[in-house]
Amino acid sequence: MSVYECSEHMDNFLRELPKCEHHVHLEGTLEPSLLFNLAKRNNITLPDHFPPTIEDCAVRYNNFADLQDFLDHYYIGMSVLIQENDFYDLAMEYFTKAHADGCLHSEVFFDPQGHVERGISIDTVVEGFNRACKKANELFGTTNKLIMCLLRHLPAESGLKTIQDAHKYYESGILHGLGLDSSEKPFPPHLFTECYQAVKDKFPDVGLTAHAGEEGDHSFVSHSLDLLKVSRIDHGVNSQHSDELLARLAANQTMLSLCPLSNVKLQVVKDVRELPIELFFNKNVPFSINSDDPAYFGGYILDNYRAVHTRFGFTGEQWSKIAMNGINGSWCDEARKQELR
Ligand code: ES4
Ligand code: ZN
Repeated sequence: MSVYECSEHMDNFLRELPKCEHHVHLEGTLEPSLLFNLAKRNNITLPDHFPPTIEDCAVRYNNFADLQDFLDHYYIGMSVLIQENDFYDLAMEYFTKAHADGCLHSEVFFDPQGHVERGISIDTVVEGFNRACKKANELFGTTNKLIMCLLRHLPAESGLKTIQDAHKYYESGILHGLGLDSSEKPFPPHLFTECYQAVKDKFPDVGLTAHAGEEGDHSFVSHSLDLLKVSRIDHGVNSQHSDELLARLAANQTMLSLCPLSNVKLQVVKDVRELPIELFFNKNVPFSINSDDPAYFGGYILDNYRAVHTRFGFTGEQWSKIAMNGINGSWCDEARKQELR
């Protein structure tokens, strides 16, 4: 379905563009090679129905029926992460790949409840990830921010407890944001109003975002804006069905963090061409292009840029505007934004 070629010149241009990533789950960067290594290192026996080899993983990853089918697999995958070093190694693999793709700034999600419910302390998770953020900055000069996500299939009480457990990390600036992920449709945004309010009250500078409008309809996006007071929306593809919402996103310059290859792998659309990327561009709705769960969806940030280019054939000028919107929508300070531009 590619209509436009991605010439060597264009490939270099896309690599050199000052890219920022705002939508990547660190647990979704767990490549099968590291997954099997960690399972061995930590003596973890994966369930019988888990693909037994790297090749079997590749087949399984091409056959996710929908978001829930993927998540069922993703939660088993993350069960190999036990020690602080495992979290460090995982994040370092991602930061190394993102750097090679020409990504200068990453704001990365993680799911503490997915670890705490297996008996891993939030400290193990955050300390490992934070050490990798610092090391990546030292090695590559890239900047990185950690966004803690709440799992929406768990009750708000569990979310509130997680926020309490993370208190010291928000206070010290190790955590920069709050997000909301996992199964969307059965767990609408209003369930988490109190969680978002708790963080906003105590830490007014923390960035707020939520997955919305990936499988849920456009009301999930507007309710996330109204009730959770988010300043960004993860996915937001279904905003396309409300002119009023599109106008609101454009007027407030609320950025959508789009994940084109993810949307194909989870059967939101059959091909990247079907995504409303041109509509968002033409309506002045800012968006960034992201990898979501790159180990599972077959591509890191640059692969996602390439996939968009081969479907929409944006000009260099249009691509520069997209990159600029990504910088503007980032949660780094103005001095860093200036460096990125
Ligand atoms: C996710 Cl693609 C997606 N959607 C919602 N929650 C998630 N967690 C990890 N990947
Ligand atoms: Zn996501």
